[in-house]
Amino acid sequence: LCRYYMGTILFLLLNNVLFAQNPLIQDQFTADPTARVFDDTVYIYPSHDIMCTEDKGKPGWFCMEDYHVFSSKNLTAWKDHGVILTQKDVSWTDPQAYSMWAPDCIEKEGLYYFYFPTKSKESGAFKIGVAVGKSPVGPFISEKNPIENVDGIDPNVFMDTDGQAYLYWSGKNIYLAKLKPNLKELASEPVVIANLPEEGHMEGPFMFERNGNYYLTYPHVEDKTERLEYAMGDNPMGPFQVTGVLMDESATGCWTNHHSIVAFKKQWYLFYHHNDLSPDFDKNRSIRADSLTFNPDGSIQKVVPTLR
Ligand code: FUB
Repeated sequence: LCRYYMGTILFLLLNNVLFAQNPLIQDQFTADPTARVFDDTVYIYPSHDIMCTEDKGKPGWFCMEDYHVFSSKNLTAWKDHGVILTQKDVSWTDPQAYSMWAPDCIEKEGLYYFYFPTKSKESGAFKIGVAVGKSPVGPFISEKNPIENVDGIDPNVFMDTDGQAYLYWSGKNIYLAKLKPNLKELASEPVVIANLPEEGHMEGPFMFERNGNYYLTYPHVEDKTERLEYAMGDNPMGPFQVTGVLMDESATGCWTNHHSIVAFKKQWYLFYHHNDLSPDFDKNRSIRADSLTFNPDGSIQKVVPTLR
């Protein structure tokens, strides 16, 4: 029996399979988790926080040079598939930008489209790029230029049941535009999403659909730390009505939160982040997941973070 367990543990270690509860990944800092389900497997595309130094980025600020992807078939054992894209692979960014912020990934006709923000070498401003791969774990090849007519961060792509894809992102406001069928170009002018809170700042939009309801969810900061909120509508382009709070602001001072919501094996989950592994520095974050429950009228019950 002992030999069997030793063999299993060795197999898992050699295959880079990690076991964890919240926070899900414990051997590196991860943030901004976009979870997607492809072929009965959950893939998480997070940001990868590292530490800035005098010669690497801006000390005290966010520092990200690459992306890893993690997968799991049971939400407990996570496999790290390693680096899927680095700033050096993106010709339109500065290889010293360290600004590979919150990404997303969707699948269409057997190809995987990985969306990421980073700073443009030309203007220094955040733009959104696309990299395409044949598998959810890459390799991903970046397009030569960022998506035209998009300035900002936190890309989120939603594909409706009729095949129309929409890009949501944040900057001064939260914006949306339709995407062309190639998923690399806008098919409509960006519009500012109306009827959202006027006070404070919103970012990190994430759109999903359930029972004909379209949920626009977003972190919103009014004071010091972000609260996850949502607005509902009956169309991916809105109009949306602010409906409620998904998760309260952090009581322990982690400024950002950033999330995604997916259904897996008939249960809905909220993926989000906190600074569990770095309590004194909130730019080194860790991703978490918790179950999410809907009320009969489609509204969402507030998620209370669990640590285990
Ligand atoms: O990870 C960098 C930034 O912090 C993200 O783009 C925001 O959504 C916030 O989580």
